[in-house]
Amino acid sequence: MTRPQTHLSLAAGLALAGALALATLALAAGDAPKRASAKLQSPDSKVSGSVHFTQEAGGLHVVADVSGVTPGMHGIHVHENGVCTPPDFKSAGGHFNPGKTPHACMPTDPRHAGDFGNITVAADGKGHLDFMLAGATLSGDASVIGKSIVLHAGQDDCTTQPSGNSGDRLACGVIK
Ligand SMILES: [Cu+2]
Ligand SMILES: [Zn+2]
Repeated sequence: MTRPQTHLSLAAGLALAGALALATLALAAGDAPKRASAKLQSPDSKVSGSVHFTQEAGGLHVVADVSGVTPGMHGIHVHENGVCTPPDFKSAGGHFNPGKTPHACMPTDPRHAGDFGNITVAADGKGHLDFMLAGATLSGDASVIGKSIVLHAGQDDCTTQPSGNSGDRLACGVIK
């Protein structure tokens, strides 16, 4: 006799839980962007690249690709201003550093939130990075949105303050 009633309330309970879960997901999605990207521009027309950011449960996933670049190691960082004015891209300012920490390379902690370190460019002029960036997000004070990515002519030595002595700015892209 009581069985059908139990089923009904169980079904209603599940439906309610489902609706709540959906509402929570919708709210979370509305609060913060899940993706951002930057397209690199350079006065050297051979140089191009892109950086994609995805907010995941474990942190901020970064995938960077460059091409047309001199083989070797090149410093690459998030810089504090979302302004890329060629040819020197000084408009991008210093490294994105919301935590007011010293410059370093992954996995050294602390370091600037914008410190990617280096991207290794192969003989074909192409470089690829795929990693999780600790200390940066797509919302709040540590958000990289509205900042810029700068690719340098030289190698980041991961030691020299405040920017690793990685030389001229080869390419720049605003993160949107
Ligand atoms: Cu830089
Ligand atoms: Zn730095």
